[in-house]
Amino acid sequence: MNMLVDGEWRTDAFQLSGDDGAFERQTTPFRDEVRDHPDARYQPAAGRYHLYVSLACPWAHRTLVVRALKGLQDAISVSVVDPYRGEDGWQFTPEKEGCTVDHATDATFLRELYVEADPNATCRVTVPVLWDRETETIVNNESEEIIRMLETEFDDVATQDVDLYPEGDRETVDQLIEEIYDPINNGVYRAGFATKQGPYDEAIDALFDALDHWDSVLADQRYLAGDRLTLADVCLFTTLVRFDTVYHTHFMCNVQFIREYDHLWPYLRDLYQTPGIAETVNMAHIKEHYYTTHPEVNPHGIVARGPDLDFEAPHGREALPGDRPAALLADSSD
Ligand SMILES: N[C@@H](CCC(=O)N[C@@H](CS)C(=O)NCC(=O)O)C(=O)O
Repeated sequence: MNMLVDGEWRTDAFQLSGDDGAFERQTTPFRDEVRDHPDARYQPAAGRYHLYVSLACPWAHRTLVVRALKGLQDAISVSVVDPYRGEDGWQFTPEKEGCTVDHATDATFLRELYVEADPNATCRVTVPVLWDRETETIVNNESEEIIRMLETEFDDVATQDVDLYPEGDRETVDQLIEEIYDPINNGVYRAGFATKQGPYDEAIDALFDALDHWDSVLADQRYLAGDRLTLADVCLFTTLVRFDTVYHTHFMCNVQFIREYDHLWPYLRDLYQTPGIAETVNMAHIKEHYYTTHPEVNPHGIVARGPDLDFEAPHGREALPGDRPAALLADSSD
């Protein structure tokens, strides 16, 4: 697998899974922060920051959802990479549907930005990336941290009055994000990239235990944190929306479809129908990326045809405790 080693692109440097057959996710190296404070190196400002995303990637997708819900589209620009990631890693192919040029630096490959930010970088080249146009460097490439920054530091330039990380509930939201990360968000990858039966079985057990648990919690409340939409829902959403189309089949998470769950499926549709979210979902990129990019999982790169999911079907969750944020009610059925 490919990664940067001392700033050089290497295609033989990395194994997804260790000898024990278990997938190990690497930690992300760029961890600075944008902060609304006069002493901060990176201060929020409209037009200063740029997001690099793949529309296929659930981690990058989180940043697009928060950007949309907060109304940061004019303040923070976006470049979209090709959903297919081959030998050269993520690249810009504007001729392809839904993809763009690199609007901030005119690079051809995403790795060029990593080397610009750190000429000796030794890391995988991942999306999302939050780029600072002013100092021409990467501020951060960890989705969980980027979404917190977009939520808390950009209120002066956000056009929607939406709070997905309310002061009094931050601990709860952080805890929820942590709770769903290992079994669900990363769990589908642990199942899909396992190279031995034991780690696969462990991942599947934890994944479906967690899905069953949240399905029952969501029977009585509209959102993960109770009655309000938070960053934790964003984090669960981007995994659930890919589940039946790619994780179920490609990553062998086939104990149950999300559409067979009594509460997770309407919950997923409720989130999908929240104004701003549907536009961030690109199923064509999701399918192409997963089925064609992991030859060790799907050597022939055949893209599985189904399923045909109706995310627009009425969700019926309006009566549960919890409302959509008022700013997001405009064209909803609530
Ligand atoms: N912990 C990171 C994970 C990001 C990540 O793994 N992104 C994947 C796409 S879904 C990627 O870019 N992988 C490229 C690689 O590992 O070479 C985050 O949450 O931002």
